[in-house]
Amino acid sequence: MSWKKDGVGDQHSVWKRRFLATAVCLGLLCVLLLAGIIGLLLYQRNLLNNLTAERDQLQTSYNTLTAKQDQLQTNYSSLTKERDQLQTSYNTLTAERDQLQTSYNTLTAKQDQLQTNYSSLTKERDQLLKIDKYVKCPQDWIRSSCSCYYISPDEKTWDDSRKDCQARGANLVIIDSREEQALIKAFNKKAWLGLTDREVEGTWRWVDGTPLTTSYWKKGEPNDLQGEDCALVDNTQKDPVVAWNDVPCNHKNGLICERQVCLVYQ
Ligand code: MAN
Ligand code: CA
Ligand code: CA
Repeated sequence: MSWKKDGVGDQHSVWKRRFLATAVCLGLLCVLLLAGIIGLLLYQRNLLNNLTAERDQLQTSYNTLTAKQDQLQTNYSSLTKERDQLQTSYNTLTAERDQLQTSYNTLTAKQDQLQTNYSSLTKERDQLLKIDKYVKCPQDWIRSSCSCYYISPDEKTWDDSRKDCQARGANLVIIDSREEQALIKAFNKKAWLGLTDREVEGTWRWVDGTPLTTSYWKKGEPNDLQGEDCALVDNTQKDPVVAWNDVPCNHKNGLICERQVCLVYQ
């Protein structure tokens, strides 16, 4: 029984030891578990802190991005607006440019027309000036109907007188009307006429080749008194037209030149 008792006591201490060991183990386990839980909690807390920090950062980034996006949206809108405005301006300018181009073309055409007109006017003016030169009498000449008369202050032979007149773009005076004769007579000058019978004695011809038809010889003239082949007008008679005499061609007398100025209109 004792061994039983002893056995029981042994068994009891075994159980006691086992129980202690188990308790120690459990205690250790509890400590480990607690440490694990604490570690886990700490880890979780750390994780949470990190996440919170990350979330905050993301939130900040998000806010920044949102602000940037808003800014970009605003910029985009204003750029769109500006682009639309520029497009409108561009369209307007294009239209204006087209209009200007048209105006320019029209003006160019008009300018060409004006240039042409100017050229033809210049031509006409030059022609008129030329005509004017013939229509008007030079200074110191006398105008009567379609003739200009030059009364020279010189005295020359008939030939020199004729040359003198030709040098002035004229000829010795040719009388072809009573009015003209009256005018020449009124000049009250003894001067050569463009009239000669040099070719055929007694056959008087004007310097333009026309034969003499109406004449204003003084009484007894022409008489070819000293071999007289050239005619002159003198101022010895009171009659308004009668004034001609034939005299030697180499005598020196005054001279009257005549230039026709209406020929251009005929
Ligand atoms: C002068 C000259 C002549 C003229 C006679 C007239 O001799 O003039 O030509 O015929 O006078 O008496
Ligand atoms: Ca004669
Ligand atoms: Ca005579």
